[in-house]
Amino acid sequence: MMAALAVATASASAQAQTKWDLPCAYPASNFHTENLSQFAADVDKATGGKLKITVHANASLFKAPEIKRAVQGGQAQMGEILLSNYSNEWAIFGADGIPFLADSYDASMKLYQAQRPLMEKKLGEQGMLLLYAVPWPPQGIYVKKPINSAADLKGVKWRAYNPATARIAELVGAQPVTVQAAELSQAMATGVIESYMSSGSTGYDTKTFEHIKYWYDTQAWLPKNAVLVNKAAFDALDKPTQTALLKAGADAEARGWKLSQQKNTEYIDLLKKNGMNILAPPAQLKTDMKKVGDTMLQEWLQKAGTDGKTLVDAYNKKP
Ligand code: PCA
Repeated sequence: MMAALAVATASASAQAQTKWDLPCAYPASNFHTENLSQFAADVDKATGGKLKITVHANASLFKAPEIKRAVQGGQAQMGEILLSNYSNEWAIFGADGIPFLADSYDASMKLYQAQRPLMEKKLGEQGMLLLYAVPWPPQGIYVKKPINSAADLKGVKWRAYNPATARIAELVGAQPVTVQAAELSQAMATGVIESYMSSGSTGYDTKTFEHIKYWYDTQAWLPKNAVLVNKAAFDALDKPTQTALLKAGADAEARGWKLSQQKNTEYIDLLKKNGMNILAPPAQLKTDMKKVGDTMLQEWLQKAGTDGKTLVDAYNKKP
């Protein structure tokens, strides 16, 4: 009787459900977040409901810059971060935020492949796994008035989302204010900012067209979101669940890269439909921004030291 009871209890706990929180910083309708929701559904299905992951969109659980710490400390079992938000902690996290280093989807994939082993090592030391990463669409300049060169950005109130976008503001003489995506609509509505660089995706998510009418398609860089898992939480899962999680993560990565590229065109069309002027950057602006990128690459190389050299060598070697 006791033995039977013990067996029943053991099998009940083996069947028990594990619940995880997954904070992210972007709205539920954003393609990264939709991809995360699909990922969570895939895990649920593959584990027969044993691992339930709740996606907390729009920085509702943790503010964007706090998500990495939360995953590291186990307050969240996993989370999605913008890698380049952490470039001050370690320059390698910011490699995909340097203007014009990798400015197409192909180049971005090559850069990711060069970055990934270094990041896996670093995050491993911090008690985390890098599950997958997906780029935002190429970054362009939203601005209230038409511009011809970087000089036209002098004194303009400029929203930054990471250290690199703040540095760009300094280099062009704009006034940087750091505002995360979740607060961007409000910052525009209250006049705190009048310009920023980002994707068509974020321009659409935040209804930027209600405040700003010009977007220069500079295709300057493709910053990546990365999905991190707390290693102790992962280790506590049984083998089949771990395998299901890794498989769903790999699927989400492949799906995410495709989605990003395909949605980019859709977002730009939607911006146009809502009155945004989508413009190719004038020649002088292009030259000026390229110069900003060159300066930032030099600064980054200085900061990134041997890790940076390893990364750049690997990046240049890729076919
Ligand atoms: N959207 C995010 C990061 C890069 C992007 O395209 C943002 O603007 O906050």
